[in-house]
Amino acid sequence: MARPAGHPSRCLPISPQVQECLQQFKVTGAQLRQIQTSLLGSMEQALRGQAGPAPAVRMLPTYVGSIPHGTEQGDFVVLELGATGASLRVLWVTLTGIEGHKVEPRSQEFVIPQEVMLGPGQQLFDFAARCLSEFLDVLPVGNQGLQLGFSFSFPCHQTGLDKSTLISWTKGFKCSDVEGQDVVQLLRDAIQRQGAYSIDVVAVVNDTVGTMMGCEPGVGPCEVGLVVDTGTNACYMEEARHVAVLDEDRGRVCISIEWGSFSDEGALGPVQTIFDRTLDHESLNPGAQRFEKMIGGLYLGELVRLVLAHLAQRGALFGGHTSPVLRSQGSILLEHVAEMEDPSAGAARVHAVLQDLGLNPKASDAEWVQCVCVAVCTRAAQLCAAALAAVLSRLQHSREQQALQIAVATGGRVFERHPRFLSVLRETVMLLAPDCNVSFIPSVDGGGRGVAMVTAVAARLAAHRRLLEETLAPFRLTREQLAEVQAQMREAMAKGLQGEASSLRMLPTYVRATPDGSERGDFLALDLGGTNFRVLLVRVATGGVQISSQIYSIPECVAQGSGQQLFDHIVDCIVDFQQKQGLSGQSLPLGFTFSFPCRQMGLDQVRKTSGSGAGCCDNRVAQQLEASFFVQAVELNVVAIVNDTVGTMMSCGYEDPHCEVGLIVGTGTNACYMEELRNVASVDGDSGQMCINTEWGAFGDDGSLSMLSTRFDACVDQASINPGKQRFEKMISGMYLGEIVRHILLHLTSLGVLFRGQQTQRLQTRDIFKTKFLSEIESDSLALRQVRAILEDLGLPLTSDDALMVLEVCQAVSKRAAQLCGAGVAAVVEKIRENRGLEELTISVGVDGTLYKLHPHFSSLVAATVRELAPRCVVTFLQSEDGSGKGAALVTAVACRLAQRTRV
Ligand code: 0WK
Ligand code: BGC
Ligand code: BGC
Repeated sequence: MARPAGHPSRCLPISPQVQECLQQFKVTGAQLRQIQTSLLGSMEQALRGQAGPAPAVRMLPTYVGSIPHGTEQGDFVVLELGATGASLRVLWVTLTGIEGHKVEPRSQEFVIPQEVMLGPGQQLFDFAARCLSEFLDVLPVGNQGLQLGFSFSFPCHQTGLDKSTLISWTKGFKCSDVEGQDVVQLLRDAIQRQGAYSIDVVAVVNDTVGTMMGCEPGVGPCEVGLVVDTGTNACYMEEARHVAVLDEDRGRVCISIEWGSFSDEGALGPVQTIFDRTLDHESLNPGAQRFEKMIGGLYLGELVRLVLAHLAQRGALFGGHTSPVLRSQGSILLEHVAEMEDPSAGAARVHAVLQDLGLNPKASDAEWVQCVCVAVCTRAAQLCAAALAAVLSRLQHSREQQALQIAVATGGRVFERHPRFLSVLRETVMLLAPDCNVSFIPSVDGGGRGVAMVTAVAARLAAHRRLLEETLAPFRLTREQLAEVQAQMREAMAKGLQGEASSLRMLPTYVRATPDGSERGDFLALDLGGTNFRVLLVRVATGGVQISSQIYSIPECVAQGSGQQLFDHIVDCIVDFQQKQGLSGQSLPLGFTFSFPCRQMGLDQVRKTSGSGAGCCDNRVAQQLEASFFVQAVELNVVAIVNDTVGTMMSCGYEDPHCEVGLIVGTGTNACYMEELRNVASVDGDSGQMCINTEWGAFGDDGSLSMLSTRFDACVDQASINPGKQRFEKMISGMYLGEIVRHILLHLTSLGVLFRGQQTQRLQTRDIFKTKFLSEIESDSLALRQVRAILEDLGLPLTSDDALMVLEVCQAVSKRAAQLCGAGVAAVVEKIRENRGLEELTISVGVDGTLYKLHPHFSSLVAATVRELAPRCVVTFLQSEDGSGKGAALVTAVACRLAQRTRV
């Protein structure tokens, strides 16, 4: 970058002194890149919140978490303090939403007297309150319930949307007793002292935030606000998880960079001139805001003045004469610089301005003065571009986007008054961030609209949150409600065992013992009813259990076809498996995990009762299977038919003798456990135990869960293939949770809380929201990215707020599921403890099922609930490694062992 962009070619200073001064303001491409890199480093250091020397930029989180919808509505008062020199602005902004006609804001500017800017803080805020009243007095508004957004353009620690502590004054302000104070409170106090209006200060924002929020999107979303006014600064939308101080891993947050305080000596030193040092030294805040002092409008005129005074004193300008005006601080303003630099104004205009300064310029003076103005402002625009390029790099990095499309909202008098500033800025940004497609969008009314937007968004978010909370409230179960579920479950278990009317069938399984380790032999096993159908060869030997297995698919037409078709298909799979294992012709004992509610008359005597799944009700399962084998001339020895819960319990029981409960939380849910035979009315005998398949999925089918059932559960039930049945299962298991979430999302959309109130065809499609999405969405890492990707796949119009709310919906639904499941387990283990008359029971639960295994929090929530509701039981959960097929083989092995013993 040999010649600063925009430097007019006619600037060919003859005087070497002028030339030397101009040279000092030239910044090379390498220097700009160094500033870009160093600033980016400071930004990232500040975001990480690392200990050590304070980073050069502050990176202050604001409480703005989303860019505007465009749907915001209402009337707002806006008070702007600190952006534009010594003026204070009050606006009345009417937001009319997307449909409404745009209403021009009304505004009034007040000049803040110098002594107020430098006097006691209370005086400043009283002045502001007086200006507010004066403005409102002439508007046709009442004096009650006015909502105010406060634009306060100084570095502040924000701790709420309406709470913000001033860190330090910048620019031309230095009031006492304000630093370290909440400026919202100071304003509220002043408004109250004034007493004329009742005004609610709803939100406080930095001017950069107002600028960004008031902007219409360009080629991309408008997620950067850039201000070059009296001072300079920018804000942008950062991923919250990258902001260490927030301790928040979701959503985005707007960060006010406060780049004015950037001061890295290595990067800034080489571009600083003697004039910058003098200016800093003579300013209100020496040593602070060094970067701002090279860019901000308050300082550009002063830099020009210092250069001109220097050249005049050296005899290089104005024939060696200065004037008292030229010698006094602050006499050249941004307006003068802009005017003198404007090529269309011509030399006569430069003359006129210089004469106003008490100078008597020659023709060449005017040209050189113009060159000085160009040099100072070009450097400012280039430095500003380097800083903006750092922000763009940051966005590229944090969003993992190679090519970024983004709109930058620009605001401030330097943009408005200075014709070339934006073009130099744009050119330099293109050089420094060539992968970014940036559109610059000027703020229409000085950011006032944006402040009103924040105020409106604050109000809208609060309203949406209330609606979300109301919707999810019925899913948030209290300890008492869960204890009630546990108690009802206990009652239903007791009745079921006694053969009385109960929603729990409590089916005897004829499994009387868990494995004792002495089982031996080779067995075939089938596992049908979960996500997969598996055929297994299980070899039980002295060294342990060896398994070979294969997954076979069951085509949907077969799964929903006749029983005959299903069993024929199963036999085809077995024959194929036997061939592959070199077992053709052998008749190994077979155990069959059949995960549907079955009434068993013996270990191998089963009727499938009504319920979910394939259409083969009321047929003898083993007989059907054997019949199918017979047709295929294959010999088969079906020794045991077991439920998947039983298979799982047996499978885990082989490793752990305490495992006396089996639990499945997958497509469906169910549990089995070892009950005392004396309690089982339908089976003869009083001694020993028998495993009982509770079929707890049907719990509540007699209406006992109606207190907990929400309108969304009712929708899911009504649309299912078995309305009124499996009510407990429909609140817990994988087949239904996605549907519950989808119904809640539909409801929230209809309230306008989600997706901007737009219903989509996709969301109305049944089963579109898979339960595995819940697991993905709730996984701790990548949470929000997953949510967004999933919802975008579903074709939903998505904002960050939406993604957050969907996450909360998923969490509420899966938490309730896990807690209900935990209440069920608590009922079962307490029953076992009481059966055995124990003070404390130590027991293990064998668990399987995709929801339990894949969901990031399900298992720990179940365990926590059990601890809470069954404090006298020490329960260990064992995840089944080998599916329940192994368990079916072990049931077969135990049966064979017992049969052998009887024969002997
Ligand atoms: C794996 C077991 C199978 C059971 C399944 C349940 O081997 O018997 O039915 O877990 O989980 P799902 O596949 O339904 O998620
Ligand atoms: C302040 C910033 C402000 C910027 C532009 C700086 O002096 O510290 O908060 O955004 O000026 O007005
Ligand atoms: C069935 C049970 C089975 C459970 C888990 C339920 O739908 O009725 O028999 O154990 O799903 O797979």
